[in-house]
Amino acid sequence: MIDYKILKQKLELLEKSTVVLIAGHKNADYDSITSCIALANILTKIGYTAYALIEESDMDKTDWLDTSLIINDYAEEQTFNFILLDSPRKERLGIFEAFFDKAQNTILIDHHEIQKCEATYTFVDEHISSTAEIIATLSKEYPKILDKTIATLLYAGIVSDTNSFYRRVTSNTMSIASMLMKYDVDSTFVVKNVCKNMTLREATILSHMFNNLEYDTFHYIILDRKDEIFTYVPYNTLFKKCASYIYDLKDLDIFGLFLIELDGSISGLLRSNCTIDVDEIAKELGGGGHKKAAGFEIEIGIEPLINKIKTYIKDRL
Ligand SMILES: [Mn+2]
Repeated sequence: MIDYKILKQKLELLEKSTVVLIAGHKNADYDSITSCIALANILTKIGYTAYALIEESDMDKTDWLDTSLIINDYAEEQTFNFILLDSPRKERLGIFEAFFDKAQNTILIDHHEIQKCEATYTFVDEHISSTAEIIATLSKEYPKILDKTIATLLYAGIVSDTNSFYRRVTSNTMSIASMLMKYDVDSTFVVKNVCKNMTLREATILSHMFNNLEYDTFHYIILDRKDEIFTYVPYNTLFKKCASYIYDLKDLDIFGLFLIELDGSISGLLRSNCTIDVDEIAKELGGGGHKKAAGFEIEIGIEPLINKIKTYIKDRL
């Protein structure tokens, strides 16, 4: 449970004269991106100088969003405070991790399970649909703070992590969505941009995935960056956009998607449609996430990796 009054108090402890940098995880999804921009807007409205740090490579997702508070880098001339969103560990920040280490105060706000608190203040609730839902709930502590821009951003984050109100939805998610819609959010436009804008090229990738779905103890697909149809495709397109059509298949209990990167390391995603907790498996592989969906990056061969996961599943069946 997050105590929003205390979260507000901790935010108020940050000096208004000190810049606030806000960042989410690498391979950013819409929850990560829109929560950062929305919180930057909220803090700006109450008198802070706040920016959302977004990687250059994720900027393609922002073309229909408010980008006025986005920066891609920060020259650390003065001290600054740092807020980490949608990311349980600072190392998930990727290129922005150094800012976390150099910040005066750090606040972590997230809906993933965390193992250790690395921030000065930590606010986590893994039962909430999205970080955007947390920021939207926080916004209720600031009267008249919401506007169409902030509401649209937060609505997009919730749409992203719930796959258009399909999973992880609670009654609070719905009442927050309803509150946001009062600010003239164009729901169809947002859902279309977040979830329903597949290109022909992406459909080709999806078809390749279906054709290469294998089964041995669990269902999995191995992709290789060396295969030119995947070489320049962003992580999220493969692991979120395209893979979402696979892990919804009724016959899959456990699904794994493994991408062999050009340096030989493997990016992996595990999904569970049964009682097996894939967060536990991902943690053993150096990653983490949620019980039903978790990711990792590992530097072992693909065969030992698959064997490790098979053994883990067999032990729990
Ligand atoms: Mn999220």
